[in-house]
This record gives sequence, structure tokens and C-alpha cells, in this order.
Amino acid sequence: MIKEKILVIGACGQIGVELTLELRRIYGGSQVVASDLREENELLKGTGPYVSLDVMNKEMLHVQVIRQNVTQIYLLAAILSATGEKNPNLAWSLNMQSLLNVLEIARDEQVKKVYWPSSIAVFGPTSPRVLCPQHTIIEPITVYGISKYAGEFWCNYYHHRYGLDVRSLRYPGLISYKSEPGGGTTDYAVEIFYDALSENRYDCFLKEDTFLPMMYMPDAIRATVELMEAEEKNITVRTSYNIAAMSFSPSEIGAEIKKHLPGFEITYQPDYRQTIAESWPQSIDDRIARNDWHWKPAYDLAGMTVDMLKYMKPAIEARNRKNGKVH
Ligand code: NAD
Ligand code: AKB
Repeated sequence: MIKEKILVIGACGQIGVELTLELRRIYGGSQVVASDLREENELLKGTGPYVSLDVMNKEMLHVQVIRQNVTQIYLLAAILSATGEKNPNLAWSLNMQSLLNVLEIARDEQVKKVYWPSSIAVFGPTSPRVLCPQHTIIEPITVYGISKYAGEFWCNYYHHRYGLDVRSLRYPGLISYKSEPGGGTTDYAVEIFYDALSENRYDCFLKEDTFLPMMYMPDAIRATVELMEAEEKNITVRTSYNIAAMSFSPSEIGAEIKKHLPGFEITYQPDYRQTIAESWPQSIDDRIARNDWHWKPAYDLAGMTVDMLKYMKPAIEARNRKNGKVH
């Protein structure tokens, strides 16, 4: 049996760090090559190989795929919704060209599987707001959403035209404590924990009643691995699967945190991200993922909050120690 050799691109980001660690646990440290533009993340150091790689440099990427005998690629490099609105051309260019580079090289080198995440950002104001279905009106208003929707169709195209086994999930907002989020509209749901634990207050950039679909990172990592390990015959969606876990508003997560930190206070100063958030559905219908490869989330708002408060405290203390704030 050929051993898998996995290349993770964007391995130092919010998802990349945790996904790389999980893939290394499953396939062995040396079988998973982490790559990014940034310096290697502290948590990845010593757990497996790391290469500095710009996914926009197609030749460099091609060389790595050949040199490392790569059999699977996970492409996580992207510019997210909030940062994307500040520089739409750059977001379009990175989000599209990185995917086309990966798909082309995967096809040329007969890479067995490709993973590329999409997002709930594909949906727009004309999509159903509650339990948004897999197949529906999709008219995104952010450059990030447009790039994700176009990317979904490129994945579908490479699958049907060239037989490339490319798989994808439309992640909701992801909540985690191991590495910081990178410029999304849903980032408030991570920031709130940092500020609650450091200052016992949080000034939210969304309105109190803005409901959004969210997921705790352990569920997102498990969903990714389960999708990639599912039998090919069970994969019926070759654009990108809806997946869901929980939906809440800033005031609801604030109230949940207050149960554990009684003095916690939340205030609201909505900015340009409010328009983005309001264009997305409040909740997602993920029945097809549940049927096809038995997707089921483990964490709800209460369970995620307990876990985040428990593990984020030591993470903040470690970060403060590193920055010389605490001795
Ligand atoms: P992130 O911004 O935290 O990480 C992206 C990583 O890509 C960064 O480490 C960055 O340095 C790297 N990168 C950027 N440009 C690069 C380049 N040219 N070459 C190589 N690496 C480069 O993002 P994330 O939150 O980990 O998201 C990963 C993927 O998941 C993205 O496609 C994103 O759209 C998608 N997604 C994320 C969320 C979420 O809530 N985090 C939700 C839906 C979809
Ligand atoms: C963002 O807010 O941009 C991301 C996403 C939902 O894709 N977290």
C-alpha cells in the first residue's frame, strides 16, 4: 500500500495548525508537510516537516509536490471576508489563483485527493435566512463569498472533467483557542473569549441580535477528516457541503460566558462587518452531509463555551508570558 504524503498549504493559520496536528496524529509526523508564507507556528515545531511556500508561485509549488511525492493536498491559504473587503483585488487573486494552481498541479501529478474549504459566505441576502439549504439562491455580496462560490465550481469542474477527487466543506464561523483567527466577520466569537478572560468585558463589532452559524474547531477538524476519509461513492456533492453545528448571537454567547464569569459585560459598536454578517444566513441545513457521510456535530454553545474558557486561559497566560507581560 502506498503511504499517504500530505501537503498542507496555509498550515500556520487558524485551521491549519489544528488540522496539521490532527493529520500528523493520523498519518505520522513525517508524512504531513506543513507549509505557509509565515514563520512556522510554535505548536507545529518539532512535530513534522515544514517548508516555506508561496502558493501563488506555481513553479515552487510544483517542485514541492514532486519532491515530496505528495498524494494529498489541503489548501487553506486564503483572505477571509473582513480583510477581503479592504483589498478585493488581492482577495480575488489569492483565493482564485491558489486554487487553480493546486488543481492544475494535482491533475498533472496525479495527486489522489485535494481538500479546499468553502464557507457560508457563498450565501447572500437573497438566500433563505433560516436553515439555508444546500441548493438554493446564491448571490454573495463580498469578494470572499464570490471567490468561494467560483472556487466551488472549479472544484466541481476538475472532478467531472478530469476525475480529480477534490472535496470541500462550507465551514461556518470557527471558534478555537490554539491559533488566532485571520480576518473574518465571525472572529468576534473568538475575540470575546480573549477579552472576557483578560478584561472581563468585550466591545463587539456586531449588533447584539446578529445570529450566525458557528462551529467549534474540534468538530470542524473531525468533519474535514471524516469527509476526506469517506468512500468516494458516498460523496454526492462536488461543489461544497453545507455543514452546521450551532447558531447564536453576540448577546447569547455573552450570556453564556456570564454564567461562568459573572461580572462579564458586553457592549456593541457595529462596524462595516455588520453588513457582511447580515448578508449571511442565520442557520444552515446540513442534511446532505449527515446522510452522505454521517456528519454530526458534538459541541453546542454551552459545551463549546465551557471548553473555550478552560483551555483559553492557559493559552492567554502562555501568550502573555511570551510577550513579557506576566512573569
Ligand atoms: P487564516 O487566515 O487563519 O490562515 C490562512 C493561512 O494561509 C495563513 O497562515 C497565511 O499566512 C497563509 N497564506 C496566506 N497567503 C499565502 C500564500 N500566498 N502562500 C501560502 N500560504 C499563505 O485562515 P483560516 O481561518 O485558517 O482559513 C483556512 C481556510 O478555511 C480558508 O480557505 C478560509 O476561507 C476557510 N474558512 C475558514 C473559516 C473560519 O472561520 N476560520 C470559515 C469558513 C471557511
Ligand atoms: C469569515 O468570517 O470570513 C469566516 C467565514 C465564515 O468564512 N470565518
